[in-house]
Amino acid sequence: MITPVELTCEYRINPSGIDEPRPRLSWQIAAEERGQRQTSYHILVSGNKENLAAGIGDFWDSGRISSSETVHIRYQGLPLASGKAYYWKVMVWDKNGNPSDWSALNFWSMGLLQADDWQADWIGYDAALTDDQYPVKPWGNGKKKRTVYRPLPAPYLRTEFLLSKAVRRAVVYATALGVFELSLNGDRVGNDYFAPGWTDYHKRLYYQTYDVTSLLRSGNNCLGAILADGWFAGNVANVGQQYYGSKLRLKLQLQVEYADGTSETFISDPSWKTTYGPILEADMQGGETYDARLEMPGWDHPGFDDAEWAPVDTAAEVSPLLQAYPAEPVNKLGEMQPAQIFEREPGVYIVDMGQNFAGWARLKISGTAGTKVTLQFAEMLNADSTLHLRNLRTARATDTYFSKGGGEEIFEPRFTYHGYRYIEVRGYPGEMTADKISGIVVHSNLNRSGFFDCSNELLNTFYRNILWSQKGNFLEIPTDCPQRDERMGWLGDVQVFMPIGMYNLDIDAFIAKWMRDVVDSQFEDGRIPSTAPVVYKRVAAAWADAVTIVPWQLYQFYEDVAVLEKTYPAMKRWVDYLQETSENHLSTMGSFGDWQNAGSETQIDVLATAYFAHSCSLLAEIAKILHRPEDAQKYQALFDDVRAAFETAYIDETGKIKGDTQGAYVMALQFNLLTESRRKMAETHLLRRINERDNKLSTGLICSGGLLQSLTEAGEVETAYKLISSTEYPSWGYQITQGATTPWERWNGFSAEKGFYDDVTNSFNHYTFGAAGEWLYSSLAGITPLAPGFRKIQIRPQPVGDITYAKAIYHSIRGEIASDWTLENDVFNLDVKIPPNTTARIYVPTSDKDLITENGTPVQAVDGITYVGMENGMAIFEAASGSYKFTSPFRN
Ligand code: RAM
Repeated sequence: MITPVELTCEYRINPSGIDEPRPRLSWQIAAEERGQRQTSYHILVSGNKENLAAGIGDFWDSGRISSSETVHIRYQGLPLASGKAYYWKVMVWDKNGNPSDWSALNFWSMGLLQADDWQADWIGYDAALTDDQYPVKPWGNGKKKRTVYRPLPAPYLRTEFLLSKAVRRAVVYATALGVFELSLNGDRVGNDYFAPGWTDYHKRLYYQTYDVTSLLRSGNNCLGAILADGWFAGNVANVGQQYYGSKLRLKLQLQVEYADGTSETFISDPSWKTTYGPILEADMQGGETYDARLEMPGWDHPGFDDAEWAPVDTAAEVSPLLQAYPAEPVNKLGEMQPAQIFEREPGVYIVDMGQNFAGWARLKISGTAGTKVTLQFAEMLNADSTLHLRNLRTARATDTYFSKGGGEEIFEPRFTYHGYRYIEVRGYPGEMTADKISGIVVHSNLNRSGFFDCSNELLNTFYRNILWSQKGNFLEIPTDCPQRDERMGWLGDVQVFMPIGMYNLDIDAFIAKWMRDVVDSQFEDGRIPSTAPVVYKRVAAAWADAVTIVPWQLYQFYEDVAVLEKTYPAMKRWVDYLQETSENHLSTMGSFGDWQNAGSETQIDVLATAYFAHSCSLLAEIAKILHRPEDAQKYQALFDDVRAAFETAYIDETGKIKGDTQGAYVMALQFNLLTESRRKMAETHLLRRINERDNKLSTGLICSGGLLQSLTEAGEVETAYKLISSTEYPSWGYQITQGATTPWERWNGFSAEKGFYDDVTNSFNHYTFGAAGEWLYSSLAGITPLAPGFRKIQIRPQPVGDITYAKAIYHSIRGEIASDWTLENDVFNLDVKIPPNTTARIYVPTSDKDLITENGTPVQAVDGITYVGMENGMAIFEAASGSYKFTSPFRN
């Protein structure tokens, strides 16, 4: 018996606002029995629930399709209409031709598909204030020679409208230049923060879609909106304010379907009213200032007297393409209790959340009217317990609250976030205690896909630190760090982090969305800048190459062909540019190199040519998948040429690569730039270089993850383990012994002995060095895809060093995979879980393959398991889906 579960449309469960004309549908198969698989499926899609319940697919009835496919099945029915809801279900047949029940009913709704579906106007408030009207002083860093604008208060906007008929369904589509929060009759619409997100607002802007049926009532209704600077007008990256524009705008459309079949649309238009309210300023990096005395009770309820409010300003500074938001929104996803609070000097409290993360604080306060409390956020403390602010550079990271008095008040900002562990609280009335303040964890709402645990606590801490850093930085786009005036989508960091990033969280939609930013950022001539959305424009090898690498990685884990297709033209233009500007097939591209390395600079030309070759080979592979045989041939030939040129120019007869750095060998090994004999030599040189460094690494952000992988593939898993479990400088473990709760930007960002590294660029929440965490899943627990989307799975656990157990779970798009091993008294136990509809190649470490049992039975006698052969002390089996318990005699 099998059951279709986990139905998704365009990667999400029951999503609202899809603008793919033919969305992709996916499901997973649940089954207990071993070797179970799907042999056919039947999909029904209907425009209403009743028809679907009656088994009528009035939009699409696929009929019974003979196929084992369960992911990314393109809708193939009647054209889908703007704004409409669709209901769907699926039935599947198992390996014996037995049908499942119909799945539960699932849903998606379409967004506004055509440009002229939008009737709404841009509205906002442009009133300037004089200095004496406005208390908040300009702030910022004069040193950077950029204009510092006085922040303006957040505009509040409102309108009322009448509903006189019964409502069947109501959906609001909304976007902003700036960031927005909506309310209907005083209730917040949705749970999203920082909507509509960060894009290149000259080119592209997303709108959010919310079903608001339950918030409406008959009679008068009130729509309210608050706008703030966000990335559009506030401080963004390291370029200051108003990078995209200065006029905040809202565009909103509420579409109401009545029970009688008629419909009505309410829009943002010049009839709305506006004013400034209690939010005196709100800046992503600066923080928020809120004066509760200026609250306007009832402003977003019908009947409020807005006679004093001004008419809205209209028109917008930019006219980007409007598209449905294609990924998971930013939400509040956790609450941290203080680990410690102390009074540093009278009236100045330090609150330690015990963990570096991104978000803000929730403060309870009972003060007299006008009591001013400031909260300043930082990642670290100086030796004298003051906040370490230097590494925030120009990010002010301060929230300020003025109380209105008259009882307990609760303050949480809406339009800012901070990367922090510590808060300095000043001006708090009464004693600051743990029940008065908590940390709100904020990031993109990505499902947890992986879990890891092993007998080495240092590795477990490293793993947890990586997860925290990924959360803190996967916030709307993959930022490098959440605290200072940077927070940019650096391409190089993303591409090296992708594997561990995918093991940890479901990031297909999130990264596919960001790939649009990468494509948008490409220059006319094919070059790709280092950050997306583009702010920092320098082009660099290993950063720009994310355009070929990241979609390829998404394809490996999620079998996402659509992202390959969409990015393909950009990849091609990049590789063609590299070819045109190369000299004798050696890249002339510049780069930051193996950034933040431990004093061992891999030569730029070596790194750039290695990445040039890598991009060529990936492009050739991708061309094959996209059925472009000529391109595939062309780029394969180009790869061969570049590889040959790399060998001639950079490798001597002893196999030494120019510069003789660990990083150079890692790239050559990882990117297949070496013939078999040269490969052996490179492995030997890599080991020698580690040796010469007292058995330590010397790599930076780009090559450190690959270092462990290369060593493991070379059979040097013990060396890899020594590096990852070391606590001596430089190492991941060293950062942990110096107090890291998230990976740092620098190997030596801080030490108890020497204090802070002497540079303002010194992030303590930089996920990139966490790339090495891939090794925990892929080598130590041993779960990797053997075919795209884990259609075929490899389980190859690695007993190593003093590890007595390791386990990992990975929820793939085809279901849950697990590898869970223990080594005790010379017995290796391995529990494996392989999802239905997939197969696996399982490696069992053994000192006598004939004594291996599965659940007590000699493995040779077990159905569904086939012995394939031995390799490096491991017995290899092919297995069908199901749960297995192997026991094997094994001496390490
Ligand atoms: C730093 C960023 C990032 C890196 C670039 C080159 O400022 O933090 O991690 O990719 O520089």
